[in-house]
Amino acid sequence: MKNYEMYVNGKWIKARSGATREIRDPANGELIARVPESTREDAAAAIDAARAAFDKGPWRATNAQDRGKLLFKLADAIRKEAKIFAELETRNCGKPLAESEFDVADAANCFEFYGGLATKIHGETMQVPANSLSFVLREPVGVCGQIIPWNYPLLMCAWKLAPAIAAGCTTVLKPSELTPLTALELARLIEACEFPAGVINILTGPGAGAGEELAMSSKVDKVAFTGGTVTGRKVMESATSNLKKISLELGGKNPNIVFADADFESAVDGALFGAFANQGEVCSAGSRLLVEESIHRKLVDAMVKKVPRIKLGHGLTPGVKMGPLVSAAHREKVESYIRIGVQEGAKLVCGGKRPEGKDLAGGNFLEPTIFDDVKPAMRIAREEIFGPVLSVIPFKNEEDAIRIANDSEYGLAAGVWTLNINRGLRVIKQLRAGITWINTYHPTFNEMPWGGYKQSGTGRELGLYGIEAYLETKQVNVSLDEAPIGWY
Ligand code: TXE
Repeated sequence: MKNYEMYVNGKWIKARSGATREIRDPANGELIARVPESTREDAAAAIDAARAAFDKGPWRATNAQDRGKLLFKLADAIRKEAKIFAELETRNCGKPLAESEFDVADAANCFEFYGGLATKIHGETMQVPANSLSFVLREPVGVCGQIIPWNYPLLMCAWKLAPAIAAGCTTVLKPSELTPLTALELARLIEACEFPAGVINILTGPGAGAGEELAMSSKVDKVAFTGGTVTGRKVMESATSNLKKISLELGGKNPNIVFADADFESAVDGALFGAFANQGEVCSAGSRLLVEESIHRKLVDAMVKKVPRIKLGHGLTPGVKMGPLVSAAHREKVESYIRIGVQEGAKLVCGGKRPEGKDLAGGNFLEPTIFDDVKPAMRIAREEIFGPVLSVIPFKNEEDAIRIANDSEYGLAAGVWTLNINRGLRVIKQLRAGITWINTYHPTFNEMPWGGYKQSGTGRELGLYGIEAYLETKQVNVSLDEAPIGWY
């Protein structure tokens, strides 16, 4: 058990109230840490620190090369401690160790990607009348409030911090109150890498109060949020206080579409991985499996046969493929959807309950669950469950598949399985989603833009697109004439 402090203005501090929150391993309930439970006042002080570092500190004068070097240093520091980070991530949020290892490596790569990009930020000159010179300057947007969820705690820190720092912003990042530990360990590395005080502040605490202050404060220039759509809407409302810039990465109810001409075994694997990786606690999870009628039964049977290979257990136990859900409350929410699915008349073909076994009794485990014969109008086909629950929906033909796939308020991700590349691309072009795959599901890259259509969010993270959210654009017009304009 470790007692943590939070990192604000280059110092390790407690919450002003002295309050702390217990952090427990979701696989067995073991107390692993205590962290400060900050309030609105703590958040306001952290914002002041970020504001001072941006407005008065040396940060604005730091050149892009030095910002890039700091990010490279941080990437290296993470890699040196990859094992520590991966194990802590698994203990805090439950995911299997192999997935945490992947996330840690990806986080380091993300810091490195934006370290490289820091020196490539550039404006343009435009063709304007000959007696003028006009060019564009790109400048940091200012102080950022960054609010992240519990499903990819370290990786989300990287997605938020790396582009903000590359752009020259300062930031207050609030991890989820459920999973703050790797963010705090990251703060230790940020301090060791000698980022100037106040440039990155890691504030632990709940959404109510601390999170609201980041979204609301008129001293914050930009808020970046990843989380649920309901909370995202609140953040957007709060951000109107000073019309701050906003990016939102929200939920999804993503269609994974399997045509009869797909490679069958790959599609079975892809459907299961799309739905159950990270316990299904993934915004881009392929939680709606659309299957062409002619192979529908065969595919469902093949999935059900393979599900027992998804070994449940503590994420640190070798061979475990699915950990516990992040919290007891979240498991109850997911279970309530399983009850809804049964009541709606969908056919429960596997899972649907807590697993048996003494070693699993103390954790928030839930069996991988598949509902078949789901109708597009059912709630389990429309609402984000954010757990290991897959809804299988049969379809008749290509047109039918596209119609069902797009019949959602969300538009984050989508997958298509077919060996006919014309069909694959034809379908992808008609899907209203920001992240898409053909004959694979889930792999994405730091180089590529991440974000959704419709109510899955606004703006894009990652890649060259991701830095845009942290940059202002200034036009500079210079007169090349020496005489007055003589207008009056
Ligand atoms: O997330 P919240 P919750 C979805 C998923 C899940 C649902 C609820 O469907 O079941 O959201 O999960 C902070 N002002 N996703 O409640 O509330 C909070 O402290 C400012 C999708 O755990 O969205 C945390 O840091 N901040 C998702 C962050 O918001 C507030 C990932 C996310 O919490 C706040 C997680 C407020 N009023 C859940 N209220 C994805 N897109 O990946 C809370 N927060």
